[in-house]
Amino acid sequence: TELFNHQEHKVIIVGLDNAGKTTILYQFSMNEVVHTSPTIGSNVEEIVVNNTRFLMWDIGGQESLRSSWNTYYTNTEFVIVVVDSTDRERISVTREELYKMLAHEDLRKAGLLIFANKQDVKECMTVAEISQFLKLTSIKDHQWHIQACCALTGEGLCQGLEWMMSRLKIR
Ligand SMILES: Nc1nc2c(ncn2[C@@H]2O[C@H](COP(=O)(O)OP(=O)(O)OP(=O)(O)O)[C@@H](O)[C@H]2O)c(=O)[nH]1
Ligand SMILES: [Mg+2]
Repeated sequence: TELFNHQEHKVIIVGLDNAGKTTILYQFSMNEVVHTSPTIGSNVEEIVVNNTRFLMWDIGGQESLRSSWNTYYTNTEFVIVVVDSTDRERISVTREELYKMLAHEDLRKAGLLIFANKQDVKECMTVAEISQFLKLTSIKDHQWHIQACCALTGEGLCQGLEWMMSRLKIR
């Protein structure tokens, strides 16, 4: 059956600096919390789930790096946007970046998974609040899903992957 599963699905993981992107990438690839430092450029890992292969690009989120996110867009099937649910001040910056991405030609067909990360922190924003701030219900031209998670424990991450797998099947 491997013969039929040669295809690799390209995924990009974006979001503001400190959101937890790199922590999520290594939870997916090693099931471990790694010590991270701010990503300059990107990290890439292959994640295999039930014979489905994802090539996941984790891209640095610092302000100066955001203008080069678009160099990763070609052939991207899923965009994972990681939100730091404790960062109320910058949720509007995330929203701006989100809609800039969704308008990009190369992401026209991409599915959108939003991780509301850091749900372990008391008084963080809920999925409902983040959905509202990001105006997710206004998104009609992309498949999207929002998932609460905690990258430190791994909670919620599998559910996010499962959503991506379910989107692959119905295409
Ligand atoms: N409390 C808590 N902290 C987290 C969680 N996920 C990540 N962090 C912490 O948040 C900090 C930033 O995590 P990174 O994964 O390096 O963030 P990043 O999005 O890759 O940041 P850039 O590479 O700068 O874009 C680290 O100290 C992580 O340990 C979480 O679910 N809960
Ligand atoms: Mg990083």
